[in-house]
Amino acid sequence: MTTSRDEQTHAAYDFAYVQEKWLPVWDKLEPFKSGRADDKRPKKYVLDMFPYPSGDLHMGHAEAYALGDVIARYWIQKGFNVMHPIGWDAFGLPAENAAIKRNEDPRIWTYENIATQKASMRRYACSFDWDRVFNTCDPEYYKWNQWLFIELHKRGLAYRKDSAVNWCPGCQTVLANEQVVAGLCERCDTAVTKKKLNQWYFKITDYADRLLDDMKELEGKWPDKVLTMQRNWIGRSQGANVNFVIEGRTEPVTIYTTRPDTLYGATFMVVAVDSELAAELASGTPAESEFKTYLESVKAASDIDRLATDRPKSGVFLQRYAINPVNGEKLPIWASDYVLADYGTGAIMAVPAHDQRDLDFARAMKLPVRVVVQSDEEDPSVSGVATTGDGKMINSGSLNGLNKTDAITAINKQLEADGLGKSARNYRLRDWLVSRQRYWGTPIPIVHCEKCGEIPVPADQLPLTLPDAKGLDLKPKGQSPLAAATDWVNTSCPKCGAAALRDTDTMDTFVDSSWYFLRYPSSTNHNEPFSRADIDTWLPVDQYVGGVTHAILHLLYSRFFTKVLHDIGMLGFTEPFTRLLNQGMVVMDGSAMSKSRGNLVRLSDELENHGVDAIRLSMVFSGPPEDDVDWADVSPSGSVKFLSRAWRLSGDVTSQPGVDFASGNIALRKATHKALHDAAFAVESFRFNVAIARVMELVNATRKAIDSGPGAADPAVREAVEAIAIMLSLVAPFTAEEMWDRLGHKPAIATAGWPVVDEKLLVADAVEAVIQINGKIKERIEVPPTITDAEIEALALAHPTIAAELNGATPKKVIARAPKIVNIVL
Ligand code: ANZ
Ligand code: ZN
Repeated sequence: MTTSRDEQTHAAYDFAYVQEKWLPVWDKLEPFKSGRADDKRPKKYVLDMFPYPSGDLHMGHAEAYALGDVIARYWIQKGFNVMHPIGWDAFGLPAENAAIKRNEDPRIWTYENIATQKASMRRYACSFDWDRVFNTCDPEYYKWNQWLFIELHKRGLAYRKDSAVNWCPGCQTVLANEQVVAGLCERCDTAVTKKKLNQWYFKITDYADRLLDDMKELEGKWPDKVLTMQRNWIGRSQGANVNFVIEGRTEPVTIYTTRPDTLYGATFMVVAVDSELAAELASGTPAESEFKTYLESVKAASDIDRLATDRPKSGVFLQRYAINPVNGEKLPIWASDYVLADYGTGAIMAVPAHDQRDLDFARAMKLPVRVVVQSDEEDPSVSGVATTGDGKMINSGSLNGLNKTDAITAINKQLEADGLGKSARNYRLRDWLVSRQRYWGTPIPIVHCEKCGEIPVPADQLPLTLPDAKGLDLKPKGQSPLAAATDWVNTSCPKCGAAALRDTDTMDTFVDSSWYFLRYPSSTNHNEPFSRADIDTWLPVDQYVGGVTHAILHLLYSRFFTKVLHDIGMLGFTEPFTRLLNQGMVVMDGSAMSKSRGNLVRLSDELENHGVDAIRLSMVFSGPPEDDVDWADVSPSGSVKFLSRAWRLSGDVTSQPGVDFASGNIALRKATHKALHDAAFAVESFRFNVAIARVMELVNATRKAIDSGPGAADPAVREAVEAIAIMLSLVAPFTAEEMWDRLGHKPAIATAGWPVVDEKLLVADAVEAVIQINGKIKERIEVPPTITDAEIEALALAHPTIAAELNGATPKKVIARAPKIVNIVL
């Protein structure tokens, strides 16, 4: 067995040594500092979702930050002024829970973890601009949450109301609808119940239409999946409100329907069991006690359960009747849990023939079913399946014979003319519940005065800092721990000076993360949340990178805040993130990594065993970034091998830096320029794995050129190896820097610049052309791609095969289409 020359010449690639060597050099050079005032380069704002300081970095972080780095480092190499900042999303329950367990201040746990993660990010060679760091639990940051709250309050966009809210008995706090997953608390998996409480809300529903309509701007730039999730979450539906007279009641009841065309098919009415209307209708009827028992029994069910089509239907007949406004029919009124109290009007007309839940209910309660849309589907009373297709209206008076769209228009017109209803819109989106009964968050900057009401804390008293955790019992108990800090709670009214009480709730941590991206450019400015000049320089974010788990809440709230701040006049744009990339998860053997499953891979072990570059490379090379990375299928040792092959090349080059590449071997030069071109295209279209594949091919071609081609001294070899180092700098910064050094260049390679691709070298050497006689292929020839029609025609006629075929005859016509085809007509 022979060993190749480079293996004999050079010592083995030592990643640990290389890592230790370059970190302190980079610390000094700070290649990722962004945005000095005189910077003339065009800007790019590349943002990774900031981490929660839950402990040290894990495999998921390693993937996310490797991907964000490829993008940031690429744009730097392409000559952009890149801002790639990082900070910490540092408030929240885990810190509080850890603090309770260890009986210490949540601050300590939080800042310790931040320090750990920060050190790990440095070792992982993240291309962050460390001058812009902040943590959301710093009073200098949350001061601006409070400022923002007050701005919203001024405009009526922050308000308090009593309502039945989601309550987690485990965390002893309220949850936003978004934080209830399949009826369970997102944090602790306890079944969520309803509780009537007075809570703070942000009026995101005022922005529902804009949040929906502005998504047009994001199409093709955000993943379709995310746009769909946002659309569904906002859930705009177009329909009509229709008034039904109730026997024995003066006021009619308004129902909301998306299918006013089916009005003649209504056979009963259903009101939400937990609505005030239901209680009122039941009161004094023989059904009252049955109703009350039923109401108790459904209290624990979540909205999602209630709406589920596969849930057995239940309800109580209230012994009351509504009159169908179009045909005067008497419809029995039922109370059921499948109608929600806070959607639409909390009351529906049931059309069992054309609505599945109504049909299930009708079948369970033996209520009539009447088809009013004749489609080619099976009769619903036989099949048990409601028909939803279009067709001709039947059993529908004046609507008979119309199709669905025309029937909707006609009935809406008629209802409106008769004053019986009008077209209406509804949204699934609810206002954002922002108050939490926990300690570790931003205190709500409101003072409650008996005389003056809710008075904001004056701006010059911000930040309103958290009281010391010492002496406070942080254990969940249904009331905010801040309530026990009496010295802090008791204050005077900023308006009248009388004794008053501070609000004791803290803000949902989603408030912190819904505007943090505006803060980075101005992170050291303590006079305002951000300066307009900084905003105009840097925002919107050009590229946002993060997990799909934030596809609804975080992105929707960020879009909402952006629009509000735009309306206040502080921003010149209405969408915060121009492009979005969602990375997949890192899994093991097909399932999420977790301690309890015993398939947790420790990032520190992987880094120890294979080095930073190989782990980064493995993450990026494993497949398209949107896909999950299955660590069981990844080969970090394969990555190490590849990196050593690349590194060896740099030791083989014998020409000097600055040598004129133009005189180099043309085949290798072409391979180099093609790789640079293709890798750039791949990176810009988020196909980082493809970019790496191109680098691997070039490494092979260069190895061949050194060992058996033009040799190590050829300038094309230096050109190739320099290009390899620069392309590798996006994923394997240590190896790349070491190669750059061995090639005789100064650090940092991160700012060396992407080599200019020579378009001439991208042209293929030869292409195949066909020669036809009377449309039949007679010959194939190789021609330069730049050949002209006249040249290719001459070549064709002179070809021996063709000359023999023609045998002296003069063609009637010759059609040449360079460089592809010549057709000779005889
Ligand atoms: C009659 C009808 C006939 C309906 C038909 C549908 C099909 P989206 O699109 O989600 O807005 N609905 C109205 N309010 C409700 C509530 N509070 N709880 C549960 N369901 C409610 O759906 C609106 C439709 O859902 C409405 O249109 C109503 O049923 C029902 F062939 O009215 B429909
Ligand atoms: Zn007062």
